[in-house]
Amino acid sequence: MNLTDFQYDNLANDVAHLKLSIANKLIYTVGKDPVTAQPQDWLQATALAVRDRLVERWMKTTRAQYKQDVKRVYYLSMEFLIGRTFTNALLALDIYQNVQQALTEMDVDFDQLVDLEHDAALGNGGLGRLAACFLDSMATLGLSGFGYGIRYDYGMFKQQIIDGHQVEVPDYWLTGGNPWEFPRPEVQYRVRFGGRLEQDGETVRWLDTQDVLATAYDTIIPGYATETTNTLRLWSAKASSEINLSAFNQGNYMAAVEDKNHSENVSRVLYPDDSTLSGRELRLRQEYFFCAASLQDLIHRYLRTHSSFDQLPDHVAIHLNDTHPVLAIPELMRLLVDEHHVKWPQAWALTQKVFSYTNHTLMQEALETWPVDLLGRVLPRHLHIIFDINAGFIANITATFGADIALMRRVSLIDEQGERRVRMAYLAVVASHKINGVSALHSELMKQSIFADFAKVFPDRFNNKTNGVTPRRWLSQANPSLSRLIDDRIGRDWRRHLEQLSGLKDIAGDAVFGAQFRAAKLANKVRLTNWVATNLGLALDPASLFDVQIKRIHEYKRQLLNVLHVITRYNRILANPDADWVPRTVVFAGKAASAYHMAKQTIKLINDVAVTINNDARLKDQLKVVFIPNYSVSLAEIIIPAADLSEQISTAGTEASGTGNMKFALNGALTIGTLDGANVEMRDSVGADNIFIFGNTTHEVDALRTHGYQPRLIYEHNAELKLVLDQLRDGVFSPSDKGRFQPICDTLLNWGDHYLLLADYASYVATQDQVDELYRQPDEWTRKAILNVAGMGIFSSDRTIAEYAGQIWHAAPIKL
Ligand code: NBG
Repeated sequence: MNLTDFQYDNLANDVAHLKLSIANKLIYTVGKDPVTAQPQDWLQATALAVRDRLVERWMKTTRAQYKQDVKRVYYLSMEFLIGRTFTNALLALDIYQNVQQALTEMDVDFDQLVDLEHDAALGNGGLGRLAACFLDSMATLGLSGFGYGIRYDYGMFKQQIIDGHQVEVPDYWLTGGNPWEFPRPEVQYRVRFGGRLEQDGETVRWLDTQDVLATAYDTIIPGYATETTNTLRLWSAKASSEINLSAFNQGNYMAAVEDKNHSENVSRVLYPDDSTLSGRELRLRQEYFFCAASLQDLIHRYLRTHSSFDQLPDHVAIHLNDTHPVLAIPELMRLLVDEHHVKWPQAWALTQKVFSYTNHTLMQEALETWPVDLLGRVLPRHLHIIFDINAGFIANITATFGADIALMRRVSLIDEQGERRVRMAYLAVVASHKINGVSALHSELMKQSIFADFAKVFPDRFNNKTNGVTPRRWLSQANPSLSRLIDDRIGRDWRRHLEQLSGLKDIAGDAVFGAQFRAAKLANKVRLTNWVATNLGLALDPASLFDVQIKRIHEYKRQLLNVLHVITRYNRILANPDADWVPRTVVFAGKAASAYHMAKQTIKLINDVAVTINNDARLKDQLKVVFIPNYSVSLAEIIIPAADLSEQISTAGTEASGTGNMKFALNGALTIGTLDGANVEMRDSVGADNIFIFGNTTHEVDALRTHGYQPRLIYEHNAELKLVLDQLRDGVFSPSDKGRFQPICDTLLNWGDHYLLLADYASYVATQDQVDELYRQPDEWTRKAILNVAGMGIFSSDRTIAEYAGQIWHAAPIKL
């Protein structure tokens, strides 16, 4: 039977049909009378009506995938920071205007609905948002890309700022339902934990396990300007037995549901931490849970059309988004060897062809290792397999490099120093045919530092794939004012071919275009100003320079350096209040990991400084500081288009890539940044004259550290810096608790200033002066801002994904 046999005329996209669909959904699915329906009901109904229109494409894509027996790319990630879906779906289907009109004709406020949608915050920061951009690009490029992850009941915590402090509250994002997902109760896999092993010759049996069931929830991922529509499959944990019946019958109701709760905890929360390992068993269980379910699922799909595993690498690519899904490696080995009776050498050869791995950080504390004891208890079979992989690997090393004990110790999958631990990143390297970093600099440093030995052992595996962002969300959707303007000049195709933005270079100096560009920026600044007035009750001046740093709060990202500059500026204005200052609004947003004390203190500091500055009438509004609570994808969509200046100021060598940096420049902000991560390539692309680069380079950072860095000397020789730190120490910004920021001063002056804030301070402040100078010349500023937009073509995630597809996955688009 042909799919078109089922197609309904009422899925047409004209306003009349849309109205009919929405009304039908409201009445028959949501069960509400249009007379009494609340905005939430209308949103639900409209989303369902829109979803119907995606389903058709989705089925068509799935059928084509089977028919063409394409290679599928499985992107395994603990995080997918999708944000909102509604507007994205409307743009993908090209029905934005019609839906807007349909709702208006039914007396429903479209903008209000858009704002009601809950963010799907199933991620912490850059890593999770990158995964979301990649899903968008895979669909847009027509690749058969599947996302696999966890359907957390509680996503990223909601951040409240109470008396300047971060307070975490749970974000139960599923209240009110999620119209974009399809529960698949019939798609269910058993995930086993614990138990014991029984060996019988070559055969190993894993027995007496405690099992949890993984059930699938599918979310449709539409491509842009294509019918290709992919799937994000998220797993939710279900107890393997509903309740303990005997406990129940004995009247012990709590005990009866205890096991159930324990099992289902596996998909309860997203760990609110993207940099340090919680060290908790539950995290390990989560990682295995989604790997085990995903691998069973993809093998099941493969076996529907193949009778042996010989062709597995021609049809399956599994990508590991950082080390969190690395247990997929021993799990594939286990499935092949134990369950499908493939011989070990063949299974290992297949595994190495199927897997690829992206490293997202060089920070030691974020490189996962698991204690051998813990792994042996929770996943005994996997530990056994890892030992076997290691034995084979070490034997190969010996064969090639001789009995170099020191080398063996360094590259072993088991860290034998102290408590024995499994090095997950090394396992990923040994089992993957390609390993990439996320910016040119990061990929180089990765080979020189954490994987130095492996780069010699496997020189051909290492490569770079510089990150990118989807222009659909980060320009088209987030910035309609600028998008319209660009459309008028170079047409609409940049949404799919971002390199076309280079067409703006020629008109960067055009007075008319410049004025329009400035007007679009101003409109976005007014939009943010209104948001801040409504939600925070603070008045901002849209004519001031909007200086923005929004990202996870972390010492290496150096929000604190930004604060040092803010206080310096405050002191300067106070010293000379009548001088001709460039008015500035400094915007911060970001969450701190709940156990990261220093990051939380930084939030408190920003808020305390904001209170002091914003209430100091002597400044005559020439400086304002605002911390916007609860940073999220949808907030970023409002804040980024409003920025004049983008702060990308991490210590050189610490930020793997950054993707916020790209989003800002794409929206016409100038960057002030260090030569770190993708900033380096951005400078090359927009031209060194159009970006504010400051600070020590990675080489200089190394040199400083090796030659004994002495922050106190810098403090003693820089009067402005000394004043700022003395003010912090003396409680100028914390009059009610004068010692509050003493520890911050201590980290800088007495505990080594690990991230070299003081070393970069003078250069940073001097560069901020250059920023002011340029802002006084609006035409020149605008010209450079336009050149930034024009230079962002290569930072589309479409380019990134095309590179992954061509050079790592060897996957081609399906034909529809
Ligand atoms: C982050 C890096 C960012 C990078 C994103 C996406 C982790 C572990 N790493 O610099 O800090 O842009 O990954 O690659 O979250």
